[in-house]
Amino acid sequence: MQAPTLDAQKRRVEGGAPEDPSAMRGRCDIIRDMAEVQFPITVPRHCFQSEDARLKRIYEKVIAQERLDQSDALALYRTSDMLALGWLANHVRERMHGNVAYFNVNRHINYTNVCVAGCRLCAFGRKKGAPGSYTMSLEEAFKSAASGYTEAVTEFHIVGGLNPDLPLQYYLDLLSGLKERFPHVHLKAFTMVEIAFFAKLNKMSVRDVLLKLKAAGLDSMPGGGAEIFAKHVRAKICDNKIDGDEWLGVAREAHSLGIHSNATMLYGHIEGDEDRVDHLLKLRALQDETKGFQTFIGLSFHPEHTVLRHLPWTTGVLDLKQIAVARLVLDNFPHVKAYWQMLTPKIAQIALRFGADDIDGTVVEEKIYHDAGATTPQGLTRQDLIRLIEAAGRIPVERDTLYRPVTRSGSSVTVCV
Ligand code: V47
Repeated sequence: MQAPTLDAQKRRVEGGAPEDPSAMRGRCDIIRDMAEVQFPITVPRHCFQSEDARLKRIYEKVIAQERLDQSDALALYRTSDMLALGWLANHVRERMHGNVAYFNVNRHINYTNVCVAGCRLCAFGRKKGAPGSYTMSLEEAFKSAASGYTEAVTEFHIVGGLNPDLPLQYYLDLLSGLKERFPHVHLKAFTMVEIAFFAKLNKMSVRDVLLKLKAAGLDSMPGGGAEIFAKHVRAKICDNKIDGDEWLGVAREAHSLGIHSNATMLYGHIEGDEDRVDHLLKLRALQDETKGFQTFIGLSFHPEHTVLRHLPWTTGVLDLKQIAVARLVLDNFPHVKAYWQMLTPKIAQIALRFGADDIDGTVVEEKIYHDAGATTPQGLTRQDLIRLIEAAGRIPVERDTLYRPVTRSGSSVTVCV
């Protein structure tokens, strides 16, 4: 396998930006094939067993690689046979990714917490001028990008509140300034919610905003802000945000411009099983159309310091169930991530046998979950992530944002294609 330098690879990516959704899919297929050949499963396989008749029916479909429908998805959420559910999800996960588990070396940058949305689910957003509110100057953002971690990061994950005082030029300068200072680092920036807000504030179309951001250095987009698409739930947890159709519309537009994105779902608050299934099926339908989603990330609700603080925390069972159901229902998503910051490193390890093939990255500094009561570390080192994955019996593969394997020697970083 040839391993060009990151520079060479970067040129290739810019030259061949994935305008054509079928080209995006192609790359994932190649990675999957590589994983199966290079990293075959070595642990013994166990037979599927369940007393739950609904799971037996789903087992037949999973083995035949048939698409699961809404009633299957509900049955998966409602089963108490966690081991059988895990078996099914693990089967699909290993069929797609062999024994590999991905991680990356990234840094989060939350450029402002000033936000006009005032979502009940959120402990991060502040009103302008409120105690604890902040907006980074560009220089502060560049300094933050460079701080706190000694190994070369391959991704900046950039999100913030909906701050009406920031002009579009701020975001363009942020991206181009980061690209100038860190030319090898992939910029995964701005949720669908932020993009819709920039468009409205600047009286521009979503498409024009995306085109300008792309020209300034935007490489892909994170999956946040999707919450739960169901209107009756959204009205209670984030009524000032764009609705589900608008979120999907921005994602569709981004994908049509060759900008990949992730997708999330916030669970464990006031939603029901039907709402979760509805959300997953809507994501799956859009993915059929665009093939632009890379990774699904279920986000467990953290209630502390939010308006919904009276709600209990999610349980480990729901966390693992969510990973497994996502892997089984989202048959067209290449990756399912167990975000260790949110799940805890311990649950993330188990999730690698419940359908997840990725545990996210080093992160370095996390604000959204920590403001809402997370007790996980702010960041982990590359070595910590490798140890977690190996201890789970998987083979760690450092990836870049587009899931190309990364190798390191000394201080240089190489992307394999
Ligand atoms: O957009 C906000 C959610 C998201 C809370 O794309 C909350 O690779 C739980 O999107 N409890 C930010 N969730 C995180 C996110 C993300 C994380 C890691 C990787 C990726 C990716 C995306 O967290 C927000 C919102 O949807 N959120 N408040 C809360 N109290």
